[in-house]
Amino acid sequence: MNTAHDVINPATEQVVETVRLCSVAETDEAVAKAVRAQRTWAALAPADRARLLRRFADAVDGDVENLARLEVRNSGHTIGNARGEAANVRDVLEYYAAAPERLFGRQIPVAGGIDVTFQEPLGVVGVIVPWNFPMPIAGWGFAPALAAGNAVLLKPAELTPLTALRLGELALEAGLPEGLLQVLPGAGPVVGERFVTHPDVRKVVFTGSTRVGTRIMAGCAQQVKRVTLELGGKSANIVFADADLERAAATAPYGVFDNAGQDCCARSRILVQRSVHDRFMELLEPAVRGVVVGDPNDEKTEMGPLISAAHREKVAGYVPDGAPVAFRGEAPDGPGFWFPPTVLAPVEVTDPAFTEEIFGPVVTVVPFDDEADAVRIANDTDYGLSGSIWTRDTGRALRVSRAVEAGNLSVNSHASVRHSTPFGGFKRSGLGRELGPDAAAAFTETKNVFISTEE
Ligand code: TXE
Repeated sequence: MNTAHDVINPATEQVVETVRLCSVAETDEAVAKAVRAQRTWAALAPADRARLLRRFADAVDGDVENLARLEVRNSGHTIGNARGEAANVRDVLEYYAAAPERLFGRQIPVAGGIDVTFQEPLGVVGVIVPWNFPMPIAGWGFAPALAAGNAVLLKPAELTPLTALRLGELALEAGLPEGLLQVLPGAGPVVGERFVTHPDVRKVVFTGSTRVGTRIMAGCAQQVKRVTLELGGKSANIVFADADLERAAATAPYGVFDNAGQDCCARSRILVQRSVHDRFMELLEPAVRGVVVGDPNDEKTEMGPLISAAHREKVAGYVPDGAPVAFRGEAPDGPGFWFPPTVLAPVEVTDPAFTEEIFGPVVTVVPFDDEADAVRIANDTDYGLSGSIWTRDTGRALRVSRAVEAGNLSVNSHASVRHSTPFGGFKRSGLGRELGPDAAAAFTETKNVFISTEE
């Protein structure tokens, strides 16, 4: 049974478009089509696959402004961020366009013959994307998967299908074979679940909640299906007394309130060395109050709305009446799912706001005594995605980076993602790595062939 879904602009609460959701039968048809397209694709010369991926990158490049404007309506992202996200898809495609000609096998010395390995494509890959970064997360899945010779079925989140659908059109306009990259808007338990159960889908790439990720991993286990998971986070921003406090405080809001905090890498726990805690809070207050929240189409806006009314309710649940709000910024009145940047302090380390992923513009601050204390608090979570360390002491920066159990750490910076470096989580933040030099190989099987030279 198909149902239609209204895509709502989170800044205006107006319906942008109504999208038809795919059924299980349509998903099965798409899988069959993808199986055929993959054979054609894998039979092309590597240089031809590379050329088509570069053309796809060029098509995205020519459409950046259009994609960005569409993303503003689709997800409420600020126009500046949305441009960066569209450009990220272009960059990821360009980066992995090099892979078809560089997915090398090996020749291994053995007795009695020649032994070689091949990196064979998996076949059809299902990519399940959340609503928080509809374009980049799609690209991190489909670009390396296509480069490695696979076909891709892409399921955008129910709330934000529009930019994914446009990327699918651009792939066709660029000349990718029909059926190679299909975008299937649909409900998670319908289309997403079918990726997990369909035997011809050989790998599932999932970004989303730990709850659903756990379920997907269990489903994939039934068929020993390959799976990559990128799940939640509760990352620490650790500020030592010897840090450039002005810079640490001025940038802290961007480390957590970017994309209205709907970011798995959000540094939503600020840990500050006790001796500079009060000074840091004095510096943080104007930085938080200064975050420009409002119309995402305005070039000056730094933070847009939350994705939906239901999500705003969830976020608001972490800031009940009487919550220890140290200070907060502004948010517009009227239509739109607005929520002001909010700083909670003092909080206990057992407070749900300090332990659970809020996925909204709410940050908690706690003091720590020394390096060991900072590492202990930072690691006292089931998550392990990212984090920041602010210090001028290089030795400490490295010691703490090695000790914090997280996949992506930045020193004196909040940047977590570059297309050329690996991205992924420790512990319950995920499994496997996206991006970087090894991601295309993660969409292959290693095949070993021995050729006897005996007479
Ligand atoms: O995620 P879901 P939701 C966290 C964040 C957020 C919470 C809930 O804390 O508040 O998760 O968000 C598809 N089989 N993150 O409910 O449900 C679904 O259609 C297969 C962190 O939106 O996990 C969508 O495409 N697929 C995160 C995708 O899974 C299923 C990003 C994510 O939705 C499915 C998003 C099923 N049974 C949320 N059920 C991050 N890591 O950045 C749902 N889906």
